[in-house]
Amino acid sequence: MGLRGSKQPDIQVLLLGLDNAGKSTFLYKLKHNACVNTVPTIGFNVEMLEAKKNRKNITLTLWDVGGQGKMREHWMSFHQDAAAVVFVVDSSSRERLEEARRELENTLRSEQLRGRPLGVLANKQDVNGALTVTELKDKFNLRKICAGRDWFVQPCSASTGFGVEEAFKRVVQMINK
Ligand code: G3D
Ligand code: MG
Repeated sequence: MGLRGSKQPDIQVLLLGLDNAGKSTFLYKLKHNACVNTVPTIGFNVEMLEAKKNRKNITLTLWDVGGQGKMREHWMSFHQDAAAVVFVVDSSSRERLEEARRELENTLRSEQLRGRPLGVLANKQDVNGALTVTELKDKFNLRKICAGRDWFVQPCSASTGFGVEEAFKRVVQMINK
């Protein structure tokens, strides 16, 4: 097998969600199993992660595009190559839920993302009174807005690590190839 043949397919995964949802914390927990002090992301963070699928090693590149207002205009340019989308929600922030829902709905409307699988992370489950998965599914009307693609909702806490590996595994499962 030549060099080209042994080259790993490059699978892009987009991490999206409002600012402060926990995207960067999730990414670094996954990558280093560590809680790093995140600063609001300007631009983007990117990490490569190894996984196994059908007994083959695959490499995933996770793009954590900054969630702050200005960067959201640039989300579109990342859509084209995404094999899957992970949308992170701060489940403890009921006051920004509607904003998050609208953002997700807009994202799913992207023509380039049509049919791409979606993982929704109900993050910050360690916070008292956090929205449950059932509540989130309801409030986001996920069954309806996710019609035509594979999707799941994973409860997690990016800071404690609860549900983080599980979320990643489910994303890998959804990616076809
Ligand atoms: P973002 O990349 O989506 O903008 P960050 O979000 O990863 O920067 O996280 C924003 C804040 O939420 C950080 O707090 C981070 O520690 C916190 N956070 C992330 N995930 C969790 C979680 O699962 N539970 C709790 N309780 N907090 C979480 P600071 O205070 O550093 O701004
Ligand atoms: Mg960030």
